Amino acid sequence: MKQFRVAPMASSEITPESVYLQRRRFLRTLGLAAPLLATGCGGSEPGQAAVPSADETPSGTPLESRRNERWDTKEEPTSWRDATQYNNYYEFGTGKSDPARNAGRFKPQPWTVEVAGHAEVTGRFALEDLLKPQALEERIYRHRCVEAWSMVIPWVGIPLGECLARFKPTSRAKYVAFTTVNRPEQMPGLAYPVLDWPYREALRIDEAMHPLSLLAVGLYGRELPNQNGAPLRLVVPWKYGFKGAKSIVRIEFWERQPATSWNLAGPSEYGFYSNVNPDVDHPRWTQSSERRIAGSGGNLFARRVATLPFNGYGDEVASLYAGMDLRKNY
Ligand SMILES: Nc1nc2c(c(=O)[nH]1)N[C@H]1C(S)=C(S)[C@@H](COP(=O)(O)O)O[C@H]1N2
Ligand SMILES: [Mo]
Repeated sequence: MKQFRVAPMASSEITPESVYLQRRRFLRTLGLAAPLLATGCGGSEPGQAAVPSADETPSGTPLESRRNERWDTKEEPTSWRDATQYNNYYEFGTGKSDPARNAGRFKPQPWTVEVAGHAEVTGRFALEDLLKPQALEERIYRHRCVEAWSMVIPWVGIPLGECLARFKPTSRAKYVAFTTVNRPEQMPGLAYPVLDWPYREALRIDEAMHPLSLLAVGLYGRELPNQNGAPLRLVVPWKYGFKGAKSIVRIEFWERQPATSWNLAGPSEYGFYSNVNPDVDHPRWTQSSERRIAGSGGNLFARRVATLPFNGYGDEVASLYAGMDLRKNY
């Protein structure tokens, strides 16, 4: 196995061009085979023009990845258009179409991530060093927002736990906190005090180490669009979407449970755990069902489906919470 680079790299040492080219080369050589996008993600749909418009076809830099079918949901994928036009990313505005509309000025390259806290290896790492030497995987996950809508998305990324393990967290590392980027000049939503910026999320260390947790760099075989969290975001499929911090700039190992943005904003509505749980309603709406934004109907004709405990990943993760009262720890 190649040695993981541990020397911290100052962002000032890197020119944008070299990082970009290096990263492109790196991503190209990582994969074993080019992924074929799940058919149905793009292209024309019944009743629509034979030539799809640009936003119905995946666009952006292609990523090579290897399919990991272990946890694949067999459900119909969400269209590229819905997955990239109907988003939550409050730094770009609170409306669902604001992120796609307002994220154009955001520059996700070059990118560095600071690693800090209770670990033997800490420092500032260029994104490509953070990802090295892992092969990118493609995984089709259910994606459930706390606002009771859901999607089915083929993510491209690396297992979060394998990445974190290379920093050698110490025995005091009980939690992992993620801080996301704060760039008022590129993110118009930061002008409004909707949340206590920067956006912060955290996981217990065993949740972060679970093989389902993914550090995503792409979706539908392409680099993440800005509105989906470019260049690096968290995907924790058994939890509500807000646990999936976008555009991560800092990872810190904590001994005590870190504060998180949504929990600070509304502690009675957004708990630390936020496991998808049809039996624990949000104070203002039911969590027993969800609008599934997928297939040809898209957002307009989303059908209601029953919400599954742990978003359908209970066989994999329920044991993490053995003995815990999940009504108290919502
Ligand atoms: N930095 C940041 N990350 C964020 C958010 C945000 O507002 N800012 N919104 C969260 C919420 S509420 C959801 S549901 C998911 C949505 O991800 P998607 O747009 O890729 O579906 O991102 C999460 N990550
Ligand atoms: Mo959400």
